[in-house]
Amino acid sequence: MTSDEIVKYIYKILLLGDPGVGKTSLLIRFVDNTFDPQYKSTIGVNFLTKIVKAFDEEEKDEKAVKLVIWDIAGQARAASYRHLYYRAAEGIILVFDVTNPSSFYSLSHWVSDALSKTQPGTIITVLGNKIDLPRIISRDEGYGFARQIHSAVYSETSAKTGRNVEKSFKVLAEFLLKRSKKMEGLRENHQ
Ligand code: G3D
Ligand code: MG
Repeated sequence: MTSDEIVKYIYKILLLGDPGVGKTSLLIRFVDNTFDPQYKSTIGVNFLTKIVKAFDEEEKDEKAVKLVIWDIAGQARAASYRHLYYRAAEGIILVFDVTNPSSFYSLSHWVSDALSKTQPGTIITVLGNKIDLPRIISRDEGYGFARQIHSAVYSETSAKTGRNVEKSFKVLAEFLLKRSKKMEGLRENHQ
């Protein structure tokens, strides 16, 4: 893909979850394909972008999709500017640590907070991270929660080894693309 190729589909995605679950590590793994234990913890709010190729089911081809992924520091959960962070988000990635049950139980707070501040139709992904370590939360528990909150995707990842990271972001991009195409179709039908 050349850098001057026009990217028609651009989505804002939020990474949410307790401090320490691996949000920043997942983002760095996805964007730079590295796992650097020396990086600094997130200060304030930051984002990174990456263009992925997403399969367009309708036209049976691949589309360039730009993901603008926001990483939020845990403490910002209580901050007064939080609504700005949530504004116009089209996708939410809820991250928990499969070795840390309290990070899993926190997800219901993260999701209700996010849904109260985002537009209806936001696509949710749930990621159980750190699967390179001995887990406490089972895949069934993770998947059960994801179904309960109508999450489009449930996936298990390791930012350390890279397992499933790229794939999880790509699947979310495909859901977002599908939703855009559906909305384009609706607009065309009303013209
Ligand atoms: P956060 O951004 O959600 O707060 P971080 O989480 O990305 O800062 O990660 C918190 C700690 O978990 C870091 O360890 C990081 O290296 C580790 N970590 C993140 N993802 C994984 C993973 O998939 N597997 C393993 N084994 N560790 C992971 P430190 O020691 O730097 O606090
Ligand atoms: Mg972080």
